[in-house]
Amino acid sequence: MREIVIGAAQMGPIQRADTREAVVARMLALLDQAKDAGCQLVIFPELCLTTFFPRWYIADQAEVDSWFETEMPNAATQPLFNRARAHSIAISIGYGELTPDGRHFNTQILTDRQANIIGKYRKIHLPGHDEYDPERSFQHLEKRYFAPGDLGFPVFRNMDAWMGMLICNDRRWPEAYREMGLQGVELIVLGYNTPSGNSQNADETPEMRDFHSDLSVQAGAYQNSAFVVAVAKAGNEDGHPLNGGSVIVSPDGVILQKAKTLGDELLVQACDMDATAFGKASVFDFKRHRRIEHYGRIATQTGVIYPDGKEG
Ligand code: CDV
Repeated sequence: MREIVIGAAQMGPIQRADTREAVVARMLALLDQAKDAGCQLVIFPELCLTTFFPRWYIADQAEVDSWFETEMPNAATQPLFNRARAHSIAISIGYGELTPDGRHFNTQILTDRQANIIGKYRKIHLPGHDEYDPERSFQHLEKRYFAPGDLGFPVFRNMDAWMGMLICNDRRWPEAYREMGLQGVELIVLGYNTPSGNSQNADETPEMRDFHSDLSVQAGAYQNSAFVVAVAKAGNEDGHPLNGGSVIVSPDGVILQKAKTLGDELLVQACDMDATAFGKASVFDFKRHRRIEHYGRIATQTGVIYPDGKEG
């Protein structure tokens, strides 16, 4: 038995005017709650230190850069690392990363229980667009503010388990899970900011958005026989509603815990990493069952090409 008590620390809205210090104070309260609940690992959402700034078109690069962190930990987040170490809780947090050579990434990190950063992931599937789009009911400018991740889908040894990370839109792409599944991943953690509506389709309901989120996460868990913990930033950020619905999903694809609110809310679940073994040795024993001779298109072709040669 390799049990890890996991906390999914959903966060309620962060307004544009909120300081990082105020946000970290909320995260500390969640960490204290997690300590009381016996958690050994706590996952926070994508871009959890600020509002979801890619909804704003910002022309001034200095202002853009102000939404990013140039080091981690830094003055604002050091108390979080200190508290995590004091509680012996490993953490995973998402933030905008500005590198010393001026590159911008949407990043998630993972620590061990001593608050050492032992893993980093940079979001690969960036949704949205890179210029102001007047046709949309709101903007989603991730392609403007971030470069696609350059670290692949790494898997890390932490707390006697194999762990990987995804960020938000990545959870909709089976290739992302399988890249980690092929490295034996046992636990995938991810944070997200999912608007409650579709900026290009007014008919899409929050319930449908929640359904798609669960569907993707449950499929990724089941098809790779891994736990998946998906953690939302939720609620109304300056008039822009975000879906909640954070979940902890078993290697069978079953939802074990699901958030009930759109606020700061901690989900707690004891997860035995040994429960990933059966699926990995049976229906998803990749070595016995995968047929890579037929998967060439997946790694060589991006868009649709119909059998008659026309492109989709
Ligand atoms: N932050 C995100 O990546 N959000 C996307 C939205 C744009 C669909 C998501 O997949 O939830």
